[in-house]
Amino acid sequence: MSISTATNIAGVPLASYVCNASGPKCTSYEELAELGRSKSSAIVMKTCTILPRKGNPEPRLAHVGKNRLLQSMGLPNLGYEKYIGFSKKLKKYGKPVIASIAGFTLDEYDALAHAFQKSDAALIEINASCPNIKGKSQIGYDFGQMRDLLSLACDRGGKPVGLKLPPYFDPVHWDIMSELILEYNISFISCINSIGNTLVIDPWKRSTVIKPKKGLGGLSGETIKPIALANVQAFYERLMGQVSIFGVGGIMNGIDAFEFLLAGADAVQVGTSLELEGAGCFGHLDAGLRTMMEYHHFSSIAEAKGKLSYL
Ligand code: RRO
Repeated sequence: MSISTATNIAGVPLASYVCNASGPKCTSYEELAELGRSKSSAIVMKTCTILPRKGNPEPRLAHVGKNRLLQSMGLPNLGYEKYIGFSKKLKKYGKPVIASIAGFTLDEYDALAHAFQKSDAALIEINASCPNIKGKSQIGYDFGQMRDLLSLACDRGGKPVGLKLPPYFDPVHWDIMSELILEYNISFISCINSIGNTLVIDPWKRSTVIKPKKGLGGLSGETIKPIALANVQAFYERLMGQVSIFGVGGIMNGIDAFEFLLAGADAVQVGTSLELEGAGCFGHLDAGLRTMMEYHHFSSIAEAKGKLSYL
């Protein structure tokens, strides 16, 4: 049986179901070029800000258990102008480049969205969920601010604009967010970001494991998969196929990717797998997904998407 994992996000074709998530190994040009040479179906760039940032003090990333990370990177990036330039240089890899942006004010979000509309990026992901900036709440948890952000930053030109969302844990929040996404014609969502403000303790050292924010950081990896799947399922039901969905959170193997496909994701992004395994992860994940599709007699992503059965 010939199986295709080709898909699309907001009409932008992706040669396979798996690409990187903004976060690990996507900040410098060298790292982005490695993603270009890898089997990642897109090149998602590190979330950028108006000015370059060094990020939070170290240690700021810890391996906590076999397939989990806790980090509080604090948005280290080279500043948006560099990523505008990279989007052009990276075109030679023949796959979509996805910009990720975060402002400290709504005006900054607006300026960044504007700037990338004129870049060579194929899609613009607005990061509404960075959990690691001291004194700044995650905009995705403040629906009033979210409305202001959407009325400013979307629809600034022809490129599809998406939202990177934090995990929600209550159906009412999925309802409110879905209404906003539909009202403002958001083209895609990426859910979920890491689970913010979690604490891991080293009992032997009687210490936190990362330095910023008294040890609080974003948790990622296999523990967060059920939360990510629930968010994908919730938005898939509510957005009724009008908005593409990137599933993100705890995808460590092809079976995990297949579960996101059943829940309704159009494609998946991987962060922790990339950090732990390196750029070889994309080929392994795609092969594992194909095996699962073959087992279930699905030959395309479209055939399998959302085919979760209920008891
Ligand atoms: O850089 C970070 O600390 C970071 C960001 Br921007 C984000 O969106 N999610 C995350 O877990 N870390």
